[in-house]
Amino acid sequence: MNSRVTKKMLTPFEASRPTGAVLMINLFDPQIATARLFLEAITSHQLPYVVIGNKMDLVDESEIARVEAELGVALKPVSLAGNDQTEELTQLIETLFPPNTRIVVLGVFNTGKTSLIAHLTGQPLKISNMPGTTLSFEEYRWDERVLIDSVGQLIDVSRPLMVGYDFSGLDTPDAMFDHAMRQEAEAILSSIDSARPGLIKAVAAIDERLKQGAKIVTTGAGASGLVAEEIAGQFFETGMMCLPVTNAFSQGLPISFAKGIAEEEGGLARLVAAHLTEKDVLIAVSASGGTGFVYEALRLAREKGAATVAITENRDTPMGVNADIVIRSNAKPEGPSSTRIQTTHLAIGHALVCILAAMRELGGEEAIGYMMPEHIATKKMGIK
Ligand SMILES: Nc1nc2c(ncn2[C@@H]2O[C@H](COP(=O)(O)OP(=O)(O)OP(=O)(O)O)[C@@H](O)[C@H]2O)c(=O)[nH]1
Ligand SMILES: [Mg+2]
Repeated sequence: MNSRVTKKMLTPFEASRPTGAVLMINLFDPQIATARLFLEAITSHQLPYVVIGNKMDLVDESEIARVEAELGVALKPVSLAGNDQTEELTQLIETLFPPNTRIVVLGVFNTGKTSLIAHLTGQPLKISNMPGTTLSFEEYRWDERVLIDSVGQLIDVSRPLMVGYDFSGLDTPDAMFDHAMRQEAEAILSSIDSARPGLIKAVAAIDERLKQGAKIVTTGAGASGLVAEEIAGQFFETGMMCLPVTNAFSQGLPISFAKGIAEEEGGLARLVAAHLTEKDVLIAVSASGGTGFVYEALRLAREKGAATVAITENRDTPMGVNADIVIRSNAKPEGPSSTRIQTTHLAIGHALVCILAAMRELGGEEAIGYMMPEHIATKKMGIK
């Protein structure tokens, strides 16, 4: 395990030569599995460390205890934005790390790593709820110590492939295949508890609106766009009308998939929202929670009074802010190519559609009707 973690963290983490570590946890969206990997990297390097539970303003005390129990370490609860417990925190860090310590600040994105460094140094740094605000390791002097800001995602640029699975130590396609399939399945299993509350709310809200004649629109970008299209297809097959509007532009699909083409185009958000009225439902999919036109479409749809549902891995993001209901997957940790997250979002979409169909008591005969070809006589070729 240690060698795997070391490898994942190797390039940026070891290159920054830390002699102490702060691990930030977002109490509102703790992402324990990824936090554990950061913690392992810290302990395998035998660094002195402190774990901070930030955003205590957003949770109650029982949640703090729950996160501590799940992670298996004590944490210092603070609110950096609310300036709560921050003086105690500064003292704790000063006591734990002697002068000349190089303190790396680790954690998932949006945990408040940069907020901590800005607080300690007084420097005006770039802070936002967009996942991935900080995209490189940066050093800041803080009196006699050095603070190192980091990237909130486990990226190993020394790996031959920057894809979802870590095949370290697996030499044969057989072993790799077994590992890949298990990884996908585990992602779904570990999302049952995190997704259930949002899914149940979404089922109730969509069922109620469907009874009033609502239509459903799905949206997403790239791989999440494909998930949105699949969900729409399943809705159609079970007799519910659903329109997918994504950034998958025909021949440009592989590019929009890999490079996020048009994600910044606000016109796309307006196009999605144009299909919706106050009677309707928008289901938006984004692995990161920060896809531009997707979270903007949620905002516009909500402004119109439509019901808005977000399916995402990260709820403390613009997607989470702009949706009435958040269905949160828990499919990480993994690299930037998020196969496990897409698999899980598909499973969530399938569950949502099938539960809604069951609630309508969709019978076999009716269901077959939706799947059978519906022939319409057409003209002969060449007739103009
Ligand atoms: N409610 C609340 N929000 C906070 C708190 N601390 C930070 N935030 C907000 O959380 C968001 C993320 O803060 P950042 O400091 O940019 O987080 P980061 O870990 O550096 O994120 P990346 O650079 O994306 O990895 C920002 O919108 C902050 O304003 C807090 O104590 N409470
Ligand atoms: Mg940052």
